[in-house]
Amino acid sequence: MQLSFIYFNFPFWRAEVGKIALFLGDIDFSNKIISPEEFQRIKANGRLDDGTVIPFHQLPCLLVNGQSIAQTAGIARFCGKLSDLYPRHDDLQAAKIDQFLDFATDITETVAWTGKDDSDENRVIKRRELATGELARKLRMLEIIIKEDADWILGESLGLPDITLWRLIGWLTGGSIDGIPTDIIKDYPKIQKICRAVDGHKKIKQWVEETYPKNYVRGNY
Ligand SMILES: N[C@@H](CCC(=O)N[C@@H](CS)C(=O)NCC(=O)O)C(=O)O
Repeated sequence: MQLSFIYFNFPFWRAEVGKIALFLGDIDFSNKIISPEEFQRIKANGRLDDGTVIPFHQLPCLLVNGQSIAQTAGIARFCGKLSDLYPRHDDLQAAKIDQFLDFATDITETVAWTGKDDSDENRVIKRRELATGELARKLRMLEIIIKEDADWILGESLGLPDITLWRLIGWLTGGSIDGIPTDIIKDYPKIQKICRAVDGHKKIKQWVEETYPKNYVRGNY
């Protein structure tokens, strides 16, 4: 099977969860890196410059034997099935995993849409309000549902929810979002513990070493 990820040149969770799933399963894939200029054309035309269809004019997208698959969570499930990180015959376990993928999408959209079309100044004000309001509320919910003394969010080993949380929190605490303080998870020890566990996982360390820019700020956890 030919697999090619279409995404930007940075490790945001939307693409990372699928890519890392494939990496953990020792499944080969290639990367097509999209420049900001080409992304503007994708948004307008729903195609790469080489003609590849991007179904909803959004990224990430995964090419599977030349066919385009869109949507972060759908791609993550597909890659998870290939690497045995997403069950094929356990609907309840699958739904438990889905909750986290979809919740990460909710958080991402809440942050990304807040102040999107405002001035820089207003955006910072709105995101500061978000950080102490709705975002804090959502992070508290996550903290509450992670089990006490759990090594991983679900089950006995590193899974899609852990990878998702690690990169989502990495984005939120990495200092790149105006108005979101980098210590936003300081009161959530269970979230911190999962992020540190992912960060310290042998295969994740290898992945970071092989694919992240040197000195890349992975987050504050
Ligand atoms: N629902 C989509 C949203 C993906 C998304 O918003 N991607 C961003 C880039 S990280 C994008 O393409 N934004 C442009 C747009 O929505 O027009 C998913 O879950 O993958």
